[in-house]
Amino acid sequence: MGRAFVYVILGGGVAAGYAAHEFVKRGVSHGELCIISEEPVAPYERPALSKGYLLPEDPARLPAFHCCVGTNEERLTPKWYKEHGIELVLGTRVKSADVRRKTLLTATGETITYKILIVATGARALKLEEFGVSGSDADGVCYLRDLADANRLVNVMQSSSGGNAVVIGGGYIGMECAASLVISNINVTMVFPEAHCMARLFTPKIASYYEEFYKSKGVQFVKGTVLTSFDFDSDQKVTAVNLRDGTKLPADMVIVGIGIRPNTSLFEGQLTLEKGGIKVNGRMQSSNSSVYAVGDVATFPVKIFSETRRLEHVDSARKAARHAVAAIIEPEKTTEFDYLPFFYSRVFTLSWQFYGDNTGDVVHFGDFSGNRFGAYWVNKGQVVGSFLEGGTKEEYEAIAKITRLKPAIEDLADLEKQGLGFALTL
Ligand code: FAD
Ligand code: NAD
Ligand code: ISD
Repeated sequence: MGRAFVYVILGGGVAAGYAAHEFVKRGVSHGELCIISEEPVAPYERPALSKGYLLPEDPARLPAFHCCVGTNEERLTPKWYKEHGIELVLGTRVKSADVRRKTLLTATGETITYKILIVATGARALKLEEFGVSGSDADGVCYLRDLADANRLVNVMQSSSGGNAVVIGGGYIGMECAASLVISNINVTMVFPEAHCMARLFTPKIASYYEEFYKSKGVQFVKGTVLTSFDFDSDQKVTAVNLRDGTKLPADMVIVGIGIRPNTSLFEGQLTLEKGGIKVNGRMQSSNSSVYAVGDVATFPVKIFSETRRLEHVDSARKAARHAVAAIIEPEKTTEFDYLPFFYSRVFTLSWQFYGDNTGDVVHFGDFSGNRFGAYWVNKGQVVGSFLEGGTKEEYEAIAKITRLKPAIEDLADLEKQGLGFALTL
């Protein structure tokens, strides 16, 4: 049993949706493109799962957040794929790939061949078992990566209303889910090993602002320690979390957000890997010229910083996907991908954006007792990164522009004094 396509996108997440949109914009013919996804639904905006999807009232539900509503573009429903002659093979896991023969073998036993493959397999959530703790499959213990996880989490949240949740991990999932739990009337304790939340990005001063805000909403923090085991009742439902420092936290539910691993395993030994992802060039092309990789799974050259990076954020997945399709369809007109890293989050009434790189000296600015403040990162005498909480569209555009320009800074104290004005007047 088998089918043949010119283009196959392996994975049906954010990057797949934006790649499909770009293929159609560039005139792909009916029957040429196929998307294979383990998920049972057409590509959707994954960021919604830790935000609108978890709201107690009027929550976001599909089909409302299929790609590409995240960038205010058309919403690609299953009907859209059909109308454009794109084969959506859903609920189907690819279990092996042969890049020499240009074939994929699905778990249902079908062989699908391609001329060009775009790998968009994203990542999987790291499991506690990988840190020597068992209990991930127990009742009340939740992860959040895909729609199935989100549906399970919603059910657990509903049955935990008024009760206690422990959030393991102080990164993006931890912070966004903790906010959603509070909004749903669940008491939250966050546990993470670092000295402050969002340790990969925030400075201690920025982190302190968010932690104080969360505390004002009732969230408790247990920092500098990790989970060692769970307690369960006779039905194997979680009842408490035991920490390395000896603390026992009662828990009706637990959310675990301890990072991800890119889904590269199908290509190990076949494609060059770097920094945990599939290494691609500025056209998103891997070490095999017929295979492209985009999104969480790709390690690509970030031109502005002259080094390769693997980014785990939606803007990068969307833009890299569009770029790969441009490079495939119009190679002679497509230059190297020139991407400025962009991360953001929204929690409670707060909202921040970050552009660039968080290396070098930090210069904070603004009102940390209000809700409009930020920071610049200055490395080797140039601005390389900018963060802003509570900005307007114009202000965010200004910090993005300044980060892209990398202006020289002679006096950090002067930059601090100018604050946001520096970006707005440049
Ligand atoms: P994904 O969107 O994860 O898609 C991968 C797809 O490949 C999935 O459908 C998966 O089932 C499929 N797949 C994998 N292996 C196989 C296989 N063998 N066979 C078939 N199918 C397969 N980023 C931000 O910048 N801002 C945010 O606010 C934000 N919020 C987020 C909230 C949540 C809950 C999560 C989990 C992530 C969030 N992110 C956010 C990160 C962002 O969603 C990812 O960077 C983005 O989804 C990456 O896109 P992708 O297409 O590479 O991977
Ligand atoms: P993360 O990398 O943001 O955070 C991982 C956290 O795990 C760390 O901050 C640390 O506190 C914690 N940790 C690590 N080892 C631990 C241990 N042994 N015990 C307890 N805690 C431990 O990853 P995440 O929060 O799991 O998010 C998963 C993915 O989803 C990431 O790729 C992230 O970028 C993405 N995401 C992004 C957004 C956004 O950009 N707004 C929102 C949600 C999810
Ligand atoms: O970028 C995003 C984001 O943060 C979301 O919640 O895309 C989604 C959509 O806007 C959801 O509708």
